[in-house]
Amino acid sequence: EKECGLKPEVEDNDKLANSPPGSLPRFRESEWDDNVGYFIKKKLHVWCRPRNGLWESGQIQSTSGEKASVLLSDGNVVTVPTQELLPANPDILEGVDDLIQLSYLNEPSVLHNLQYRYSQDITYSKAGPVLIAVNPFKDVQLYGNDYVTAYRQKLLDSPHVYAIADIAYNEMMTDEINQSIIISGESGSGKTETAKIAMQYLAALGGGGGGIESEVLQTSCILEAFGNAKTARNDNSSRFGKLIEIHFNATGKICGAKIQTCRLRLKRACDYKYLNQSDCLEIHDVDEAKKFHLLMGALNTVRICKDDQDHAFEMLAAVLWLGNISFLVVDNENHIEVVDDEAVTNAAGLIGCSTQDLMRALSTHSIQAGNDKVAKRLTRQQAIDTRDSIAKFIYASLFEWLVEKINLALAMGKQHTGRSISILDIYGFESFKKNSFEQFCINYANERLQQHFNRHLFKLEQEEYELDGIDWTKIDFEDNQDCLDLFEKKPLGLISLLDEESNFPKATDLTFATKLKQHLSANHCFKGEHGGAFSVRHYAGEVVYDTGEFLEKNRDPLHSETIQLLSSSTSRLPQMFATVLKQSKKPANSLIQLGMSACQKQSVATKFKGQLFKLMQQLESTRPHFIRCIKPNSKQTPGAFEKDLVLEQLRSCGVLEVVRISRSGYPTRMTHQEFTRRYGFLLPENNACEDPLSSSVTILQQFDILPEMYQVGYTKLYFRAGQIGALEDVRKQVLQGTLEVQKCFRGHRA
Ligand code: AD9
Ligand code: MG
Repeated sequence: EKECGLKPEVEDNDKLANSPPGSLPRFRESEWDDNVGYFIKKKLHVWCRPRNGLWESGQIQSTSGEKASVLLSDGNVVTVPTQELLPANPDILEGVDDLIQLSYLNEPSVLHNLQYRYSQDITYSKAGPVLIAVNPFKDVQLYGNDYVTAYRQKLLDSPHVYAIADIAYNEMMTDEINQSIIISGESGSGKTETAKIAMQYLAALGGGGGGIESEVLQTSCILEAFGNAKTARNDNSSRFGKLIEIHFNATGKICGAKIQTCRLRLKRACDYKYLNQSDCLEIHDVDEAKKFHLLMGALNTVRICKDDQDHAFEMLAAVLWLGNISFLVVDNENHIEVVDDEAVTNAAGLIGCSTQDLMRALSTHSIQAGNDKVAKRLTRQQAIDTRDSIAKFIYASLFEWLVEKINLALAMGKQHTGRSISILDIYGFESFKKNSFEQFCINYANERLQQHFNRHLFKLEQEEYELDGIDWTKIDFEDNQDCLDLFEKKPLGLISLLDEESNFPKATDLTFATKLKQHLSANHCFKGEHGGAFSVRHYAGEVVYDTGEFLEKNRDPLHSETIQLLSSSTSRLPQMFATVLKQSKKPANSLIQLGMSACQKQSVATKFKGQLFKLMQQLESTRPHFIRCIKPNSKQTPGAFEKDLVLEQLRSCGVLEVVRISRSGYPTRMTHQEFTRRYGFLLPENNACEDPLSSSVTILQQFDILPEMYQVGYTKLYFRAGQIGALEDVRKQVLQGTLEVQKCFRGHRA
C-alpha cells in the first residue's frame, strides 16, 4: 500500500466535510488513481460494483495486490478490483441541498444524494445554478400559499421551483431585464407540472393586477385539454411546445401575458378518435367528468363565449366522425368509394358542406392535364391519407384558434412593459421502439435547447473569465454542435436532404434513407441502419429513426380541392383557418389563396426549424434560469428510483459538468462600479478612494474575504459561491440601523 498524494489537511471522509468549501480537496475521478492508496490506508467509505453492475457503498477493510475487500452496508464482505473503486462522501454530507457541496462528484455519489432526498420526498435539489426536479408521481406537501409565503419571505431556502421563480422575479424587478425559466427533461419527467408550479408562484406574487393572474393560470387547463395526449411515456404528454410570457407592471403586478406555441401539426391517427384503435380509453385515477368541468370553467375564465365553445366542440366532433369514415375498394387497382353512412353524413354536417362534396374530396383528386382538369380516383391508402390530413388540419386550426383567443383575453388592453418572465415547456426528448418524423422534430428541438443550456453555462462562462483576464482552467464539456450541424447544415443536413427528397415525386422512404447514408456518414452523430432506418447520436442518447412516412409527413399534403371544400364550408371553420393563414403571413382575403400557398408552402420540418430559431432568438434576449426535470422510473409510479434511468438523464443533460464548473468557478460576479456602489459606504471615509477597482479591492481586504475566494478581473469581481453573503449581511444590518458602520467594521476585523 503506498501513501499517496492527497493534500495533508485531509484526514478522513468526515474531516473533508468540516473544512470550509473553498479548501476542500477537489479531485475528479481521474485523480482517484492517486488517492486510492490513501483511502485504503484510512479504511474510508467507497463505492463499488460487486454484483449485477449496481453501485453499493462499503468500507475498505484490506487490500492485496490489485484487489480490495470491502465491507458492504448489508454486512457482506466482497472482493473487488481496487481500480473499480470510487470514493464515497462522508456521512455528514448525506443528502446535501446542492451537489456542489459534495466532496466527491462521481456518479454513484450524485445518484445516492438524489435518491436519499427522494426517499424523504425532497424532490428538488440544486446542481450549482440548475434546479433538479425529480418527478414524485404523487402529491407532495411542498406547494400552496404557506410555501409561497415562506419562499417570498426567505423563511425557506431549500431548492424549489418557487425559489427559482422568486429569483427570476427579483432580478426582473431590480435589473429590469426580461427573464426566462427554461424547463427541460425527458417525456414524463414533469416539465408541464413544473411550469404550472412556477406560474402559480408568479401569479401569487403578481396577483392583484385585476384578476389576469387567474386567467393566466387557467390557460394550462385549456391547452392541455386540446394539446396533450396519452403516450407510452406519459399519460398527459404535451404534443406542443409552449412559451408563456408573463408581463408585469412597474409595481410587479401581472398586467398581461402571451402564449406562443409550436406544434407539430401531426399526430398519429391512434391519438385521435381514431381513439378506439389505441385500446386505451381510460387513464387510471383520472376523472374525465371533473376535468371536463374544469375545462369549461377555464374557457369561461379566458372569455371564450358560449357560441365559440360550441363551435370548438363541433370541430372536435367533426374530427372524430372523420375518423370513422370508411372506404370500399371497387376495382382491382385498389380504387375506392366512400361508404355512405352516418360517419360521412355527420362529418359533412359538422364541417358545413354537403355529403356529396365531402365524398368527392375523399375519393378523387383533380390533376391538370393540358388545359383541362381531370378527376383522378384515389387508391385506398391515398383516400385514408386525405381523410387523416383533413382531420389533422381541422384539429390544428382549432388549436391555433384557441391559442389566439386566449392571447386576446390575456393581452386585452394591456401594453408591453419590458418586464417579463417567460416559461418554456416543450415536448421532452423521446425515444420509442419505433421513432418516426414526430420524434425527429421533437428531439431536434431538444437538441437546440441543450445548446442554449451549454452556451450559457459553459461557453459564455469560460469566455467571460478569459475576456476579463482572470485565472481559469478550462473544463471540457459535451458540445452538441456536431449533432445540430447534422440536422441543420445546408445542403447536406438531415432537414435539407429530407426537403429535397420530399420534392421528388418518385422518392420513397428507401431512396431517402440511401441518400442520407450517402451524404451524412462523415458526421459521427449519424449512422445508417438496416433497411430504411438511420440513427442519430443525440446528447440524450442514440435514437433509431424509421424513415417510413417521413416524406409524407414532411410534405403534409392538403390537396387544393380539400382546401376549397373546407373554405367554402358554412361552419366556423373558415374563421379558424384565418388564424393559421395569418401566421403564415399570406394575404387572408381569399381562402382559395390558402390552397395556393399550401401548394408552395414550406415543408413541415423547415417550418418547424424556423419556429425553433425564432424561439431561441427570443430566449437569447432573456436571462435564463434552468430547471432539469428527472424521471425516476419508467412506470410512472411514486417511490421507485431506477438508478440507471436517472443516471442516464443526469449524464445526458450535462448536470455533472455544471456542478464541476460551478464548484471550481465563480458564480457570483459584479462590476467594480456595482460593487463599490453597493458596499462602498461600509468603508471608513478616509479609506474611500476614487477609482472603483481600488475601492473594491480595499473593501475585500478590509472585510477579510480570503484571496482564494475571489478574483479581480478587468471589469468585474468574481466570487466563489456564498462569498457575497457575508458582505450582504453586514450591509443589511447597517441599513436597518442595527449596526453602526464603524462598529461593524471594527467588529468584523476583530
Ligand atoms: V412530455 O415531454 O409533455 O410527454 P412532461 O411535461 O415532462 O412530459 P408532465 O409534467 O406531464 O411531464 O408530468 C407527468 C406526470 O408526472 C404528471 O401528469 C403528474 O402525474 C406527475 N408529476 C409531475 N410533476 C409532479 C409534481 N411536482 N408533483 C406531483 C407530478 N406529480
Ligand atoms: Mg409536458
